[in-house]
Amino acid sequence: MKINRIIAAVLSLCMVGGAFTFNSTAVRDYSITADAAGECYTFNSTTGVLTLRGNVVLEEITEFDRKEAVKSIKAAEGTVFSGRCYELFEGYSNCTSIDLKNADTSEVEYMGRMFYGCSSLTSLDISSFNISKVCDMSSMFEGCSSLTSLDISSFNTCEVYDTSRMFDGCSSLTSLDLSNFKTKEACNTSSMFYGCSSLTSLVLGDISAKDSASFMFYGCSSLTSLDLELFVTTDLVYNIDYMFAGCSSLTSLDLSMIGGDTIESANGLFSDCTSLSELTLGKDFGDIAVGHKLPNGKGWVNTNDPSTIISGSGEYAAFTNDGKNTYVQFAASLNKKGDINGDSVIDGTDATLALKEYASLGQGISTLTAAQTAAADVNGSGNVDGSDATMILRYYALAGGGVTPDWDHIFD
Ligand SMILES: [Ca+2]
Ligand SMILES: [Ca+2]
Repeated sequence: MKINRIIAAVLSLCMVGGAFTFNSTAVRDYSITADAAGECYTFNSTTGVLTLRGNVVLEEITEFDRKEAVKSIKAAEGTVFSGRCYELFEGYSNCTSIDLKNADTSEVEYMGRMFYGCSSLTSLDISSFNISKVCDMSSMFEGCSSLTSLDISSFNTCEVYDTSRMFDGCSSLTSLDLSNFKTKEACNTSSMFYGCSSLTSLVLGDISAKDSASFMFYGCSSLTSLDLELFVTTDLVYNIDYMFAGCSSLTSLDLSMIGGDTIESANGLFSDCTSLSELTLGKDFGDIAVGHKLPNGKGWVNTNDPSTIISGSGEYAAFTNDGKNTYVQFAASLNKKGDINGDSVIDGTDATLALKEYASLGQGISTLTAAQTAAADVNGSGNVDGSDATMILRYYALAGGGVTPDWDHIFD
């Protein structure tokens, strides 16, 4: 169907020559609304709107020669995408808005690089996307660096096996909710969120990984927490290099679901995770090695034994992990002596907590964490009892009288 192109070409010639003599209503409308057209699109260069219609032919959109003039793209009602949408909108770098809520994507299998390099895009409506047949989402939104939000709640269960670089370089995206996203197949997740440096909230769906999860969260430097409960690495994952590298705001991480003998490489796994102060490892994870580049800080302790640093004195931590354990930074693990509830004040509340603990211990139950117990045992006797409570009250009384108390001079 080249006829539309021919009509458009004839029309533009007629208009230039001032010889506009067509009487057909359809053709006249055409001249007003579009100055380029293909089988599945019309383009209005005045408004910069590219309108898709009917069955979208991949090559017509990827080979459109005025991409830089397109400011927005919308799908008219009845628009149907074919199985291949690979690189469909790649290179529409001045386009700020894409509205595809009318597009039927139920037959689409390939969405790789679909919006690749749409670096001016601030609005993308794919809220009605059907992704049930999609197998490839690699680099789908890569380089959409102006996008601050993206509603992908319509992304549910699919056959996808490649999500590598899916959101790579979406550096303005502040939140992302993938809670409906479930992969039937295990997939390659390498660099999936690479460089999403503004992301403060990320809800992961039920994703299982194979092959590689390397660089998956690399440079997600605004992320303070990450729930990986539904994320699974299958026994086909062999590479998790730099998976969390550069997550410099992340304070805690539970990797219970990650591990296994098949992982051959985990270089730089925690590189530049400078805020990480709590780390839970599952029984399959194995030991922490220097090559994981876990910043040692003031040293790491197992919460089962919060007073013993186990991570060595090097720049990076190294310790043995046996079973499921939670490790914390030494400084974070110890409450100040006497300050059982950790509110930075030593007062009657702390004395009460010590007495309650003493009473509970009499019944064989402890109400305090290991760190709190260490803070409560102010006389260093190895247990918490009434003597500790008495000393805490004396400390409180002295401090209230304007004295800076010294534990060495407080006796029960
Ligand atoms: Ca206190
Ligand atoms: Ca004591």
